[in-house]
Amino acid sequence: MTRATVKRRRGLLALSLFLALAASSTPWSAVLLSVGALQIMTSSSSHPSLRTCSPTVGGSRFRRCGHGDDDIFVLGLKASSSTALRLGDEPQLQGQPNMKKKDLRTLQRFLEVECWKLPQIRSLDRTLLAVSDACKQINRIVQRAQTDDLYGAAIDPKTGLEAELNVQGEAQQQLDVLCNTLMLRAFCGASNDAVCAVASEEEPLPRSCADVMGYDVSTNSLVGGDLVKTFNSGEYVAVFDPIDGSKNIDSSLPVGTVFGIYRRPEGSYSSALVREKSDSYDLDGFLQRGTKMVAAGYCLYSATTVLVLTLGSGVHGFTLDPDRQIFLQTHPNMRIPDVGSLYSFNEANSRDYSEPVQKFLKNMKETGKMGGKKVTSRYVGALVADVHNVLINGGIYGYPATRDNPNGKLRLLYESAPMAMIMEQAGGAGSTGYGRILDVLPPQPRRRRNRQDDGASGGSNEDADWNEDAGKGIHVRVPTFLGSVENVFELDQFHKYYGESGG
Ligand code: FBP
Repeated sequence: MTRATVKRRRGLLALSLFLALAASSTPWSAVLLSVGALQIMTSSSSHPSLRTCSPTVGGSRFRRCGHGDDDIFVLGLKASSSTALRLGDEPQLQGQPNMKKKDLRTLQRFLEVECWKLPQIRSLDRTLLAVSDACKQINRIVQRAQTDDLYGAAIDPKTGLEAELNVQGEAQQQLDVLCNTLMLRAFCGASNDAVCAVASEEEPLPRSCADVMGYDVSTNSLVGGDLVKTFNSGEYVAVFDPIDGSKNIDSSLPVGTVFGIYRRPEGSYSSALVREKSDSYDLDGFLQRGTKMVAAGYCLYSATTVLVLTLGSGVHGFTLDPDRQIFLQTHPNMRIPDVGSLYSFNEANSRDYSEPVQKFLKNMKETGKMGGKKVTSRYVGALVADVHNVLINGGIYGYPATRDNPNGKLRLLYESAPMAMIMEQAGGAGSTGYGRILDVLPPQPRRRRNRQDDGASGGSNEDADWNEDAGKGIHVRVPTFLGSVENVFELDQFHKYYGESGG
């Protein structure tokens, strides 16, 4: 609002007050009105309240007003800094001495130092930075989904029709496809090619990075030897769920991204395969126990955007600075409380839960206590959001087996195992009820692919078997319990006594 406008309005106001005064019936209203008129007319000139203006109290406001700009004084009342804020002058906040921000380490710096410190993951720093950039883009997409109409089923570009159901039997949403592409390119496009293949919730089979990056073997394999090597020399494979809890997006509730990185086992081959089939990949790197993961993380898109990461030596949380669009280390060395009072289950399914889980929940609700504290329930319906809540406050998250999902709903490779690694690295636990999630070996293919297979089409049946096995292994589900070590231990005890081999 320009100074001239303010002046004009103030004059008008004074004039109308004066007129009202002339017309007013009672002496009191006359007195009151005259005080008001006086206040307005005198406020602009003297800035009496400036004397109260010290740099720390809404400092930026005054610095900006520079004794000239007197938005606050339009009302003539000594406006406290919060009033000024309510005037939606949020940017002024940045004017606040931002000591806090300066002190926070950036994710980039953290990765440079930590990956340098840990030779076994030295080449992952750029990949993880690329993944954090993809999370920033997903954050923007999620925030724009409503306004940019990014809703609804994905359309198959080739047919123009709604895309087919994905390997989970769900209609793929536009957002699923968009976020999936961002994560594929983040892992495969990172400048130093640390990752050679990827598996995603949205992809039926693992894909080599050569294929993801659109490398056409038929044209370049003969001439671009180095190129072949470039794409597939990476020693890591990555797994991820690009948009977890996607059902929450319609109602603007929190969602997330989950990822895990495995080192490709010694001796498992790669580049040879590219010459023949750029779009498939050997499973060795993927179907490993979670204990083989070298890094895992999730990004929560909620009130704030938080990236939580483990490189195998502790857990660290980074919050996205919305103004500078950089992740800052707000939660160094995260530790989950050993016991907590929070439980997060979709109890609408509880009648379908197994006896041990039903007894565990019943006992908790009857005693009203968990870990000696008054129990409370929270369920957002997005794994990342619910587990993050448990990580911060302590307690237990569970997605048990149900009649419809005898192995639970969550996928071992790109949901439960990465979250279990983070939980364990933060001093918590991840269990199936009958053992560590990280010890679960995904179902292995009935037949290994070996070098001889390259080029020789294994015949449609064999390929179909392989693909089926691959799909089973990559998308296998597992009952999942994650949380404080005391709470998960208690749940495991219920499985021990009331479970399959209980008593
Ligand atoms: P998606 O990855 O397909 O979204 O499924 C996983 C999930 O949404 C988890 O994030 C969440 O914890 C769970 O399913 C919610 O399932 P339900 O709606 O059955 O409680």
